[in-house]
Amino acid sequence: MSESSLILRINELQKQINLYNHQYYVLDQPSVPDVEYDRLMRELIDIETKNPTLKTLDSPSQKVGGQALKSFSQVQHQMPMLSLDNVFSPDEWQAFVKRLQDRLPNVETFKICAEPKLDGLAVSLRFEKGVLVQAATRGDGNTGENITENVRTIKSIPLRLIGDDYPDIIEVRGEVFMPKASFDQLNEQAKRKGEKSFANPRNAAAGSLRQLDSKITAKRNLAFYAYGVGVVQNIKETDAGEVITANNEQWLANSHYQRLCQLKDLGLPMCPEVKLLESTDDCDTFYQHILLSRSSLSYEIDGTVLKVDDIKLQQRLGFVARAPRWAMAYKFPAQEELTILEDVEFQVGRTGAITPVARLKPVFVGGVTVSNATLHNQDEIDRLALKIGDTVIIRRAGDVIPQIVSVVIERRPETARDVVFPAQCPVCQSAVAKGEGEAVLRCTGGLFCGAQRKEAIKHFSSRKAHDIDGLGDKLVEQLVDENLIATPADLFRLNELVVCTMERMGKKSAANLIKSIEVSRTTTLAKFIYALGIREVGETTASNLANHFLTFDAVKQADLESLQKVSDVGVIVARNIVEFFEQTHNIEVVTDLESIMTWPDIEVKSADQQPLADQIFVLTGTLNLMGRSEAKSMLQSLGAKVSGSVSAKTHFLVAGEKAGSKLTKAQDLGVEVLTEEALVALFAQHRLSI
Ligand code: I6G
Repeated sequence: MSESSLILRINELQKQINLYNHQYYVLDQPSVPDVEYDRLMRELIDIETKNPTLKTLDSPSQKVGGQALKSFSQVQHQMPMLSLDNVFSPDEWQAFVKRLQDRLPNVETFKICAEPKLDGLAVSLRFEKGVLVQAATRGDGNTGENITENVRTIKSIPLRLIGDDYPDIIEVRGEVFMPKASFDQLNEQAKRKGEKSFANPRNAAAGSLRQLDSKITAKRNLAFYAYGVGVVQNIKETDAGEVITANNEQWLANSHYQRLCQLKDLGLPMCPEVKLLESTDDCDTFYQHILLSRSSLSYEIDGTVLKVDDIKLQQRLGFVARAPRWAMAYKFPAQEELTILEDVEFQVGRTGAITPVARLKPVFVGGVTVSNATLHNQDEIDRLALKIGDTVIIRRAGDVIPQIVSVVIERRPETARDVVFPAQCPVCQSAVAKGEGEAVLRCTGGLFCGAQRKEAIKHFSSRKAHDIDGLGDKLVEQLVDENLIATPADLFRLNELVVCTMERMGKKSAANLIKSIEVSRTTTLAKFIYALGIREVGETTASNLANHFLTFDAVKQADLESLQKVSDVGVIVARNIVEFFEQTHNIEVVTDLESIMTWPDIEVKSADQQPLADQIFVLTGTLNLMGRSEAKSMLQSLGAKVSGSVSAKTHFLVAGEKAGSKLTKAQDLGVEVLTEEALVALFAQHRLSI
């Protein structure tokens, strides 16, 4: 590239990065994912490194963040708050280790303090004589915003340090973040009120800290983990009576890990995942371990932070302009990416729900290539203000299905067009309708609709229902398309000769399939109910219905009132059940199935065999002494009902490790909470052992 085109590119990059910095740091409204920002910053740094004469003092590569907001007073950091450099691949990580080794020629091995990289906001807390006197954001590293009043409301931050062994002045640096459960609750609340939701926990934490009214911050349930120290001083009076401050770093340990432990002893939260590693050789294992634990952690992270532990070595390594040389953020693969929405198609589900599906330009995100994403319903499309042709941010976290997070409005082309919902079912052309108070549009064709027929049969034969081995989705689709089956009952009228004619079906597979279908004739009442695919009747509700009504006739005839006496059944589910049995086409299929299938009568236990009869339990969190399903069936054997959600009807919540929002809800509703140990004791009381 010629020098003039390099200058042009630098100007373009600086302009774009400055805009993104402003949106991210000042407005808390990022318009592109971090990967895109990182990519532009890397390109800029790369050009500037190769062409040092083109580097200017005002380049965004030279500063850490955006400006402090005007509405908060400013705080001058006595010691700058730095940022961290990033690596994204094993090769880049190894190159960093090599640089460390080259800079420490006489040091054979050194310990590493390893921490998860929280997706939050760096803050500095100043304690004087043990009292929290000031809290500030990082800002541009030298000047931050004074957020003392808001930070005071964070429950895990002490207002006074524990004990009396601390320097007169100590600045604690750490990350303020919003735990996943609080983030989910906050967004649910926003949705209920029709307010705008936050894109991710980092934005939610930033938005909450930047509230001018600290009462709002107090309600946001923010948390904090310390990651280091800034200024450490003692206050002295000279012989002349003058008050001066003097460095008191000798109070601090010579190991970074030990320093975090010192802070912990003073009452400051330390991330429980922090580990002291023996050498750089252990970093990959730590990275993999944290990557695997990511979804089970109660807070969002985007990588690990690895620091040379020995402070003397840290001092030898020193700093580059923006960051310490002794620390590195080793980031996880991006969970967010940019792509183009090429089209929106409509799928018809088992219950007739018409779901818009985004067809995307394929993009590699969260470790896989993504080309589709569900758009849920019209409300979601309205919320995103989405148009076909838009550039969108797509997010794929862990095993969660890909989601469109937002639209990059600046990149909307002139040719972008609206998403138009179909007026007729795209499969059977029946009319479409929206139920009362529903966001979802549905096909009214019922089992007349090919799509619903296929989905009903797939659900009927699925693993949790009748578990018909060898009847995959593709085979169901073929059988329906060839008009060989139209309802689940038709499965029982298939024979080997017919099945053999299907694609990729040998004689043996056909025989095995017919055998599996035969085996499934005998079932349980709960499975029979579940397999019908009534809207919102999952396994637990089906089992509760079976145990409550004991016979299928009783379930069929139940009215709205009697259905709501069953645990887990509210007015909506009760209405779904009644409406299901009101449809002629459903009754025809059900009667057909009743004449084909059998299930044993449910044994009615005497009261002394059912000491927990009518007691509703909810299980949450990880149970370490037994599996969840084991606990559930033991409770059911004592007559208890086990529900999936906490409500005012719940009698007990069993809270295992890392219990989240269900525990909070139970506490709010005054539901009795049992530990796993208390549950085991309850079983023992009824002569059940695990
Ligand atoms: O922004 C940061 C987040 C986490 C950090 C950091 C950290 O350690 C776990 N450590 C340092 C040294 C800095 N920023 C400058």
